[in-house]
Amino acid sequence: MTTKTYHRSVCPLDCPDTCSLLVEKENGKITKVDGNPDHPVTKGMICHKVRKMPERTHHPERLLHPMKRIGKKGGLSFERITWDEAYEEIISRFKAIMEEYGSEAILPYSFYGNMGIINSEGMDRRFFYRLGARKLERTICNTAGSEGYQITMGKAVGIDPEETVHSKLIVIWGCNLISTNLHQVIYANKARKKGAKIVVVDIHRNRTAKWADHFYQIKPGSDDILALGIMHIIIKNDWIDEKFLDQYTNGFESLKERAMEYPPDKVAGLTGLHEEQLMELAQMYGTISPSFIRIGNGLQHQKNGGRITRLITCLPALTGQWGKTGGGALKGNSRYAEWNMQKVQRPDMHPDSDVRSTNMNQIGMALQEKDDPIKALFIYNSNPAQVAPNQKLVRKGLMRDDLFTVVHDLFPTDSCRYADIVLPATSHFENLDLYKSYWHLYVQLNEPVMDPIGECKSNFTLFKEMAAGMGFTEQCFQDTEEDMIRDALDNPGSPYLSGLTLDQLKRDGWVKLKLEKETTFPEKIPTSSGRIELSSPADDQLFNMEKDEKRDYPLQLISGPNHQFLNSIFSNLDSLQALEKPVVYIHPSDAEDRNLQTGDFVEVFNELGTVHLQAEITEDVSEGVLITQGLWWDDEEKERYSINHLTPDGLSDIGGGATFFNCFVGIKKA
Ligand SMILES: Nc1nc2c(c(=O)[nH]1)N[C@H]1C(S)=C(S)[C@@H](COP(=O)(O)OP(=O)(O)OC[C@H]3O[C@@H](n4cnc5c(=O)[nH]c(N)nc54)[C@H](O)[C@@H]3O)O[C@H]1N2
Ligand SMILES: Nc1nc2c(c(=O)[nH]1)N[C@H]1C(S)=C(S)[C@@H](COP(=O)(O)OP(=O)(O)OC[C@H]3O[C@@H](n4cnc5c(=O)[nH]c(N)nc54)[C@H](O)[C@@H]3O)O[C@H]1N2
Ligand code: SF4
Ligand SMILES: [Mo]
Repeated sequence: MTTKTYHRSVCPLDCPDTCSLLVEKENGKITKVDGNPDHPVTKGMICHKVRKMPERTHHPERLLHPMKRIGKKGGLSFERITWDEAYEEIISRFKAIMEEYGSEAILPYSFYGNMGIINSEGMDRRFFYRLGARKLERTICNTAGSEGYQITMGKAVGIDPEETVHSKLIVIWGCNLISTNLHQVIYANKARKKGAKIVVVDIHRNRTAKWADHFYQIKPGSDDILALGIMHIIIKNDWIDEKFLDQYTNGFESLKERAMEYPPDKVAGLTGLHEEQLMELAQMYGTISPSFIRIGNGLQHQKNGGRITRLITCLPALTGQWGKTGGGALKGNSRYAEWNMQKVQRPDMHPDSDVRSTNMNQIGMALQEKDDPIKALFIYNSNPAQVAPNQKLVRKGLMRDDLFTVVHDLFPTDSCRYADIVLPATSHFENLDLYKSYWHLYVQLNEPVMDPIGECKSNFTLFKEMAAGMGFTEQCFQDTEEDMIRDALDNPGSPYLSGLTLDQLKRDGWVKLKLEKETTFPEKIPTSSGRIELSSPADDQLFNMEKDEKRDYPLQLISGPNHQFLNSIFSNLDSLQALEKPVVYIHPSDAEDRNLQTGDFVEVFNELGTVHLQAEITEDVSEGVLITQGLWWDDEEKERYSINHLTPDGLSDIGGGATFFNCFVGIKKA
């Protein structure tokens, strides 16, 4: 007879909700993944894709043992080797490269395939700092917005989302909540039942726009102008909160001057809205309180993403929202969990504080460098051969015979096609780890629910053993996962972590960060002046950007996430692929100009490359805009290759962020 057992777990994915999970296990295998009803925020509700975790965890294609390349780069021909052989090979290659080129010729490439601190930014960091490796600027996701937000508010954190059930106006700005932040939708629905209005500002009538009460469809990247236009109307109508401005802000007069340059007729023209729509939106924002703005990631992938976020972040101060229950904004909240990163990562071990760094968005370019070349790449928690822009250049770099590449993953991803050594990674069900959310305020402990599959090793174990192999004798390489979790929590300077211990997490599973009136907006504003900065010296650079660049291609392609995948994760599961379509949405008039019908196979192209998709004609997109969703693994048979063959590797106005959506293309029948 078999017995089923039930275990608490945490969703490890790069998703704001960080749900608590309930896992069913039978005969050593995970048979069901559900939401944990006891969690105060996620309350038993999880997305459909994570219900497919059993299929992912026990998938026949999971990597089970280390492998070494036997065929040419670009293909997946490998032979099995032992862990000892893998370590021997990696360490001897690393030592030879360090001897000839210096340790800066070795570059780690990682992101957040798993968000647990121990397995995403813990022992790996210690290892690469101690090695003296080149640094990676991890800028692919949200740095433009974070920096923009920070100029205004001092720190990129917002309000407690649990409060948003009390909001009376919820503005969802460049964020596809129904696909990317499920539980915010649940709170918004509760607020709506009590009379709140839900507004979406987006370039696409996406799932979230269809659910909202009001939808404002604007031209891509025109959000900064829209924000100024709203300010203009609010100021003209005297809907501002002067008392709040006096007490908590600096620079209102300069911001006002700027906003006065954007009267409604001009803003309507530049954003694509009708003047009446703009007035309606501004009136709601100016007169309904408490109001909440959920700022998404979509706008941060425009080249003016920093400026856009900077300006949107000024809005709540104008009407005095901060401090009202359910009033304010939220772009991300991860920085409330002020882990002691010095202890966790030990950057002090790096032998060279001036070490070179590489922006992960420009990995293609970096791999072409002839002076001080990158000679080794260690990829984990990331799939650059899918997710990074300008893929043709990325893959040209990865094809280099003189580049030694290691990939640690659960699956033979497209990045593995370029690996010399492939190493099998455990899933989070096999690890101990500590999770924070970048939306809600609960810190959670994830305890392993099963033994590692095959010969898989966690990132933690891998880098600990690599350190031993390199002969690193520092005590920190002896640490256990629990030691590192204690290090993370050991930050007496943080009011938010106060009293939080590992024992408490072991007992309860989660603990809410302590946000008190004195330590949050508007009582505590972490800018250097202690006030919200409505104008800043940083604006000179932000507002000096060139306006209308010459465009060689007529259509702007926005390639954001889809509903059933998580970045490139899950795109190899048949059950989820079946629910998604590799299509490109096109407006009827753009389709007509090119004689395209729904279902036609099309080539989408620009100077960087060509991608094949199927056309779907819809008025959900505006004229001049194309939308495609999801990062699909390459499929040679179907001639389908990463959408990032079309996206540019230019950087955003601030923060060195990615500009995936600043992408101009043509389209024709294939
Ligand atoms: N299902 C699912 N969930 C995910 C992910 C996933 O891949 N799939 N990825 C996770 C990750 S890593 C992230 S960063 C988040 C991202 O999730 P979101 O924050 O929701 O960001 P995106 O989906 O990139 O873009 C959101 C919306 O911005 C719109 N947009 C694009 N350009 C503009 C613009 O210039 N102005 C305005 N106003 N809107 C614009 C797009 O049409 C899109 O509807 O989701 C996380 N959650
Ligand atoms: N065109 C376009 N490109 C985009 C985006 C977009 O909207 N449009 N979004 C961008 C954004 S916002 C982001 S955040 C990035 C995401 O970029 P990545 O974080 O690189 O994306 P993922 O596809 O999630 O890849 C993570 C990989 O880590 C592996 N993994 C999971 N857990 C572990 C583990 O514990 N150990 C190891 N070693 N591996 C593990 C997974 O199997 C997966 O292959 O993509 C960016 N790329
Ligand atoms: S992907 Fe997001 S919504 Fe889905 S279970 Fe994980 S945290 Fe929850
Ligand atoms: Mo992201």
